[in-house]
Amino acid sequence: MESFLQELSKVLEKKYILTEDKDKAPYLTDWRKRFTGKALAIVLPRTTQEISEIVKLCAANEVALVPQGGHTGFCGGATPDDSGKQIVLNLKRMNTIREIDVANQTITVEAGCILQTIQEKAAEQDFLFPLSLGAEGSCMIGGNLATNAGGTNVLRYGNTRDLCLGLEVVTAKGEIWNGLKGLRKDNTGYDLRDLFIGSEGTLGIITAAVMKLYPLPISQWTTLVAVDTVAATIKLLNLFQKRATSLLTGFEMMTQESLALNEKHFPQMANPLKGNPAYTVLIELSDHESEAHVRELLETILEEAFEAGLITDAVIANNLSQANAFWHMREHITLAQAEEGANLKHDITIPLSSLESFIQKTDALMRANYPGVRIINFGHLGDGNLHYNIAPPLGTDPRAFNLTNEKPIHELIYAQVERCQGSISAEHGVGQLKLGDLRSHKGDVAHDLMKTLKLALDPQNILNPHKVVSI
Ligand code: FAD
Ligand code: 2HG
Ligand code: ZN
Repeated sequence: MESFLQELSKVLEKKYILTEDKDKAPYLTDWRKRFTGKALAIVLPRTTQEISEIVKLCAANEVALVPQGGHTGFCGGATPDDSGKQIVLNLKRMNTIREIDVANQTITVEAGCILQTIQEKAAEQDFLFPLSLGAEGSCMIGGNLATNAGGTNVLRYGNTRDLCLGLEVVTAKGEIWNGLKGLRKDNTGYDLRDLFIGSEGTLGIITAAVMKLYPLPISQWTTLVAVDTVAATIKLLNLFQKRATSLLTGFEMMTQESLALNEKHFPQMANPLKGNPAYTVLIELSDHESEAHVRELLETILEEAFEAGLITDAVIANNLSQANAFWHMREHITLAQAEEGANLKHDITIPLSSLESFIQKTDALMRANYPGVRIINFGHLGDGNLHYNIAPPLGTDPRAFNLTNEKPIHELIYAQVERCQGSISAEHGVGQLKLGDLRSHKGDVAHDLMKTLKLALDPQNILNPHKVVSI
């Protein structure tokens, strides 16, 4: 390995090859502190050419590499294993915005650009880059593409995949594939771009991307409403979809228990709706017409919802800071859970028509089998995406509880997901967390097709091995 590191130092300056334990440590534990690995070195390349040479060197020496962006992923995809033989290839130095093409409404960015920086650069030119998630201040676009991240604007603008027109990728052989075309139509055979998106670093290293931009909305209204049941929440969503159509840009659901946890750790984030509603729904409408037009539409729909008995209370944000406070309350649930201690995450999608049945049955089974357990249930309801997270009963040590119960709880919840024909990963990916669950979830045929692709693109299995698909 000494000779490998020496060869590496011919590609990268030594200061960008971290081998001391104290320097490597920040790159070896994931955001949740759920996974910790070891690494031969952390490498910090600046150019696509450097990455290509590093990968060629890894292939020649059979050294596996783990691509890493902001390391905010929830499934351990960017954390190396504990062999100490893998290298972590962190892309944070590849952070140039290469171009904003105003006529084509696209932005070309390097993989290490922080998501929030891209949003800000787009806004400077009067554009919206709609991908938005709680980790936007630290996650990177390469990581967003590699996980096909979702977030809070999917309802209107789609997942990261839907926002991407072209990619530049370094393959497992170290070749550079330049697919950086900003085309909205291109039917020239297999869609290589879509193969790499969502592949979590197992098929290639994304080095740059052409992303879509949209006109910046000029009016935005945000409201919080109180709802008694899941069935009413879905009817409310359908009402907004019918009346507001494409103006509906956010529809997020939070349970009473989720917001109680928020308030415990962040008292300043108390729910402005009084009476602890069973479900609080955050709804956002955005448009390019006047503020008054959108406000009027929102009030009309809310009136209709009151009359139909779908909502029991509502509060509309009167200014940007109030709207931001509503969104912060929603986004802080993850942080409140982290403050409370280790928890079990289930990032699932269920067809909306089966959502009520899923929640009723799963809640009942969880409460019967794990008395006192706290079900922290919230999410992007407009997409059928729930974060069905489990915190241990109060007074129980979370690590000890999870050690004993993680597997059976995952099994119980995923069995209900299968019953309802849902997915065990809506937006966070598979990584190492769900590796063992994938074959039974996808079925043998799909799993074997994935394996065939992996082996065709990375026959030496050096790109993020033991993640996503078992070889
Ligand atoms: P990392 O965690 O560094 O990597 C994730 C995966 O991508 C790994 O498998 C890694 O190997 C691979 N990878 C990274 N960069 C590259 C590259 N350039 N080429 C190839 N492979 C690469 N996710 C959502 O979808 N929706 C949310 O609403 C959401 N909210 C979040 C809120 C908080 C507070 C936090 C902490 C996380 C949240 N996440 C959410 C999860 C996470 O932010 C996303 O998965 C994000 O896309 C990961 O980006 P990253 O740069 O941190 O990637
Ligand atoms: C969100 O929607 C994120 O806020 C995080 O996807 C979900 O904490 C979670 O499980
Ligand atoms: Zn989410």
